[in-house]
Amino acid sequence: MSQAVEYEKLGEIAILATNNPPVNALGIDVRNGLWAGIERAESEGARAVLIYGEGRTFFAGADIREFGKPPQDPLLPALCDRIEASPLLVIAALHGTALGGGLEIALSCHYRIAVPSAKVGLPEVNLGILPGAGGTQRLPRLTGARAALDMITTGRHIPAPEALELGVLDRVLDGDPRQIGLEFATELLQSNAPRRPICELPAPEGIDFDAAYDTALRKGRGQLSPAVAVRAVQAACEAKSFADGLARERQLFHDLLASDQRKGLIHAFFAERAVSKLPELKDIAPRDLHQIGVIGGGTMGAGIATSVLLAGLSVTLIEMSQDAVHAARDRIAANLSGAVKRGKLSQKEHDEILSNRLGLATEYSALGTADLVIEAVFEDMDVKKQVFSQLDDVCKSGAVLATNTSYLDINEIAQATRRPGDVIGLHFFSPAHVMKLLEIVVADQTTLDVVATGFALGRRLRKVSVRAGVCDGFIGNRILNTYRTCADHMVLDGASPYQIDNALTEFGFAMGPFAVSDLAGLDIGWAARKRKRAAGFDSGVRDSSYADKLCEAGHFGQKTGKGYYIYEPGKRGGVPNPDVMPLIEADRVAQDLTPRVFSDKEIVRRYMVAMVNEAAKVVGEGIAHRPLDVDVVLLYGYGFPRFWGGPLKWADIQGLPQILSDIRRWSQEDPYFWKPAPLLEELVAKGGCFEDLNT
Ligand code: 3H9
Repeated sequence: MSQAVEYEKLGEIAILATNNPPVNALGIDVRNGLWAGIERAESEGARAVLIYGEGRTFFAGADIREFGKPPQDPLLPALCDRIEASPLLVIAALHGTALGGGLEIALSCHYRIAVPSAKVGLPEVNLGILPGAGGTQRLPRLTGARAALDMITTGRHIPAPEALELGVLDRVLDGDPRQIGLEFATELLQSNAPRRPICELPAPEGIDFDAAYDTALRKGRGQLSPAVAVRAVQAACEAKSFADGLARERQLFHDLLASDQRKGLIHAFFAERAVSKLPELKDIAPRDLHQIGVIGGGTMGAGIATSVLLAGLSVTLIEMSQDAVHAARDRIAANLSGAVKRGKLSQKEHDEILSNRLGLATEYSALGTADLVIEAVFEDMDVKKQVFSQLDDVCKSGAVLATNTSYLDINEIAQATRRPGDVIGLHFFSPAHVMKLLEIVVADQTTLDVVATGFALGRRLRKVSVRAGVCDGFIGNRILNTYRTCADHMVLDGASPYQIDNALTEFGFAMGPFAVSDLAGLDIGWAARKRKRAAGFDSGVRDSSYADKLCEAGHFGQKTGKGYYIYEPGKRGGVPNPDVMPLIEADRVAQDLTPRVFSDKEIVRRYMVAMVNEAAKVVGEGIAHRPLDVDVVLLYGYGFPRFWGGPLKWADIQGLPQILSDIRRWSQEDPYFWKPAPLLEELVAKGGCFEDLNT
């Protein structure tokens, strides 16, 4: 018998209890155990079999770590068919999350009971595959094609009460899964309930599958799995037999399993879990976190405060004047009202937060009891240093002093205090109460327990926290600066911002770089250019004037209704601003540049290769410890298409030798293109890839 599945017989009921922590994934041991358990139950004269999971959950799905490795029998689809075909009455008792192959096992059972807190779902599309153990054939026979398509193409985790309404569950009952399962099984046996194999139910009625396919493709922005899953559900409705439908599902599953998107999405799944597990923090306890100080109540400070309040902590926010205090409170209240509207917060909780957990003050002395203070004031080194020296005076010993700077030198900021070991960067992304990414920037003297406290706060705020080192822009903004510059260079050389934006959204980015600039505000780039001009541009950067001209005319992007695009109130997205191309053309003339034609393919390749090269430098210099840290930053903070897994996973999939050869060629042809990153050269020389550095 397998170690992972324990067999027990209680009267006429055989019990198969799976214990495969942490999530009872259906790896080979579990599959063997379930198969053997069914056979034994049949041979020992049981009348019913109860399947449930020990620990925190029913099966959370196939063991994702097995994908891409040689398959081992019994495969999950065969196991599901074996369970369904058993002459015994098979009952599943669900708790936790019955996902993917886990729900497929449950659908192969003849009856399903769950505790009210259980969730069920078929989230395979999020891993670049589709339910491959009969889920696309059995679920629609229970719920109808439309509801099944909704579950399968979104991967949504459905709460037990909703699953009961949809017909996925037969009963929802509070209690211990084993206990409620046994009671249900006993009741079914006593009433001589029949076996109910779903494969014997009639095929569901079809819908307009071509329309559903197109919708899934459009919503997926290039992600294939939801659209391909539509075709599998179509087979449930249209195939001649259940077996034919299963065969079609199998074929589509294998197509997706072999795809690059599956590799990218599974990399993203494991990378986002690995990113905050730092070996150096293994035995380090974080400091206590109850009372958080925030300095600055602008969009960023108010967003940070909102995020902290939503996590159940208390905030003291400091602003410079009473007027600014009121404005900050209004911003936070508006953010919290948004959370109420989105159903994330009740009105009662909203009121409680504002009256009991948010303190506002104009004096730094109000921060005397704070466990951690996050500064979110103007991006200017002198201002930041002043803030930190004041914090040094008022904060209690052991308080963590954090800056939300997006590019300034945190070592220098730390020197403004007598406790540089307590200083850290916590780089939130705007809007801070919405965006999931948090860069935790570790300065030279930051102590390990302060780093651990940063990660503890990130966990508390439900952020994806990534460790970064100190440099201009840390991981994300430093890489952004390079690929954004690459886009600017292509504009000067002949591409239009609109062609670039279109090519990159076709590649899968949520938005192109020029639409992103409009969203962030063109004034931000304008200020940065002025600063750089004052400091003297470095040799790798070409100056241009067209974006300045837009700003000089008062066009800052979405917030003024005009930038690279023109925005109409109430309409999503914008239309190209006809003033932009003449400004660009004038710039090219002034710089004596002859525009050339770029193909969309070259645009994407240059942009991506520039990004990968800078990312390789970031890893090579130790700013990011692992390639996966870069991937997660770009996925969560910069709209990078998840199905590519991040820029360095993309690079591995494309092949590093070709990328290096493109960089060498372009840097020879174009004096402004970047020289190859030493790490990239090193990896190519030894035939390695970025994945090798992720362990
Ligand atoms: C499938 O079923 C295909 C079939 O249709 C067909 C096959 C033929 N496998 O997320 P957490 C690990 S595809 C292996 O931090 P939470 C995870 O890496 C599958 N490992 O916990 C982590 O490890 P570590 C369809 C898995 O409470 C640990 O468990 N199913 C798997 O925040 C804890 O995970 C899914 O897509 C797995 N399937 O969330 C569900 N799942 O500690 C994927 C988790 O070393 N899983 N691990 O970092 C989830 O969505 C969440 O893990 C879950 C728990 C909601 C279950």
